[in-house]
Amino acid sequence: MKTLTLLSLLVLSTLASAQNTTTAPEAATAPTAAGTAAQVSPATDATPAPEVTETTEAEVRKVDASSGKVTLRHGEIKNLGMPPMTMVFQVKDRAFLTKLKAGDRVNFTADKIKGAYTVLSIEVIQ
Ligand SMILES: [Cu+2]
Repeated sequence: MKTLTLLSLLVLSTLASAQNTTTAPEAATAPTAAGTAAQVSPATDATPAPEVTETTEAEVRKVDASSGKVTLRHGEIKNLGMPPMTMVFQVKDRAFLTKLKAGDRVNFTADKIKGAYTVLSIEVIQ
């Protein structure tokens, strides 16, 4: 009788450890899934646009301080693949407009930001 009790105790402890080993892999899969999600989200974030360093020469045709726009007759804008033309630009900083007037010769950089051609920097040629 004593042997049987020992045997049943052994069976019980084996069952208990078997239950522990079956729950362990389930707990391990949860952090793995969270880790995969964390790796995916930064990859889908928009990467910042590379800095535009090449300047383009232009002539200021019109300054519209109230709407934050400037009309430029510009040369080829290589980073935008744009031929020379006269067009309206947004400006990154409206303070740019205070130093500009129609007829000024300028060097500027521009990029497409949220679908709008935007002046990133502009300097009057003295
Ligand atoms: Cu243009």
